[in-house]
Order: sequence, then C-alpha cells, then structure tokens
Amino acid sequence: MKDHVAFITGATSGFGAATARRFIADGARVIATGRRKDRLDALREELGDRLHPVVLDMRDDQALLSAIDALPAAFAGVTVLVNNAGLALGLEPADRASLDEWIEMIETNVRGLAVLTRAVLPGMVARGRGHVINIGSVAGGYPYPGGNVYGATKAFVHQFSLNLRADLVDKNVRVTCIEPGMAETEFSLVRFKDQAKAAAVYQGVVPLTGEDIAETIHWVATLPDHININLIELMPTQQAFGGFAVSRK
Ligand code: NDP
Ligand code: 8X3
Repeated sequence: MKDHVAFITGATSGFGAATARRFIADGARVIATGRRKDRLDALREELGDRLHPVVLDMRDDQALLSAIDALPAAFAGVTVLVNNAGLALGLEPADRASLDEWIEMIETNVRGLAVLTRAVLPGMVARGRGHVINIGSVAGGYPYPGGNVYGATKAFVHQFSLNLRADLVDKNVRVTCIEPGMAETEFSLVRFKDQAKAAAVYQGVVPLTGEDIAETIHWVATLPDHININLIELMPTQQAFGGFAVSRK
C-alpha cells in the first residue's frame, strides 16, 4: 500500500485502530481520527510518522469539512476513506429508548459519515482514483429487539454505499460496505456503559476481532483496481439467526 493514503475514522479503538496498524504495516500513510486525543497520540507513538492523528468529532460538520483541506502535503490526496467511526447506544425498546442517544447515533453513524464522504469524494473523482469503505453491520439487514435506531443507521450505510456505486461507476472510485456481526471491541462497553454487561455479550463465544475486520478491509482495499467488492457480510461461526417473534393473546 506504499502509494496509498488512508483516512480512517474511529481509529482510537476496535476496527479503526486495527485497520490503521494493518495499513501501516503494509506501507500506507494513514490519517487516524477520533475524539480521544490520548489514544491518537499513543497510536502515533506506536506507528510512527506515517500516521497523522487528527482529533475529530463526527458530529461537527464544519470540522469534518475543513479536515480534508487542512491535511499536510504528505497526507493530501486520500486514496482510501474508511468510514468506520460509529456507535450503538442502549438496547431499550423504542418506546423507552433515550431520544438523546437516538440523535447521537444518527448524527455519528449517518450524518457524519455522509458529510465526510461528501468532503472526500470531489478529490477522489478529480484524481480518478479512490475507494470508500463503509462499515455497516448485520444490524442493518436483520432486525432485533432494541436495535431500533442503531439498525436503521446501518441500513442507511448499506443503501448509501450501493447508491454511491451507482454515481461513481465511471469515476474509478470504488465503494464497499462491510457488514460484521458480533465483534469484541469497545462496542458493547459504549453501548451498555457497564463492563460486566459488555463482557457478558461475548461469554462462551469466539467473536470476530478488530484484526479480523482489518484484514477484510485490507483485502478489499488491495484488490486489483478493476474489482469492486460491493458488500461483505461476516459473522462469528457461533452467531446466526433467530426466528420471527409472535405475540400470542
Ligand atoms: P469501538 O467502540 O471499539 O470503536 C468505535 C470508534 O468510533 C472509536 O474509535 C470512537 O472514537 C469512534 N467514534 C464514536 N463516536 C464518535 C464521534 N462522535 N466522533 C468521532 N469518532 C467517534 O467499536 P468498533 O470498533 O466495534 O466499531 C467500529 C464500527 O463498527 C462502528 O461503526 C460500529 O457500529 C461497527 N460495527 C461494530 C460491530 C461490533 O460488534 N463490534 C459489528 C458491526 C459493526 P472516540 O470515542 O475516540 O471518538
Ligand atoms: C454490531 C452488531 O449485532 O450488536 O453492529 O448489532 S450487533
């Protein structure tokens, strides 16, 4: 990936941090973003000067728009955008869920992702080269109780990815949506704000890892230019589907 510059959102943890490590190990330059500056500084310390940390909140439109213009020369000309930053908050039924949490998920997973993509695409189109890799979820295709707005944000990511393909077909800009199932990162800690509840999600299961997803992202990003992987859905072998719920009176 020596001629690649990757812009990775949510690189302070989980899939994003693992992808930054994977890409840098393969020679890429990486712009790593997230809100937690201490995590970004530690990643810069670990990975060296091919990593450019940028503190960025996905809910700040103006910061997203100017982040691209403010890149130093060595990191300008983004070739791969990994739209990974995102979160699930809570698992309450829709009538009891927190409206503030719904809005935070929509602003981060949908609005921020769309705004940043809109900021990056003109450069990719002008250069005739690029790849947008969006992180969706199985939650975007399979409903589950309490998944309400989180699943809906990931359904947006799925359809936005396919619609981008339609617009970019003649621009040599690829688009991929990767839709993982259960993966052990800080995801459940963020969702439940409770270490024990988060650990219970993965108990007795061999879940996917950040490295598994990073490997998948690396694979799609390094395929020959004429191949576009539209969608990938992956799960732990120990995860599958339940049946329909029926409420009997
Ligand atoms: P983590 O919680 O480990 O990482 C989430 C990342 O998103 C962090 O780096 C966090 O950075 C960043 N982030 C969250 N909110 C914001 C914000 N407002 N502004 C900037 N960055 C933000 O979870 P994962 O690595 O598991 O999640 C990565 C993506 O994968 C998410 O989109 C998630 O929905 C998706 N996913 C996760 C699955 C799983 O089971 N783990 C399965 C399917 C999809 P910081 O807090 O520093 O801002
Ligand atoms: C994360 C997977 O099943 O917890 O997107 O919603 S799930």
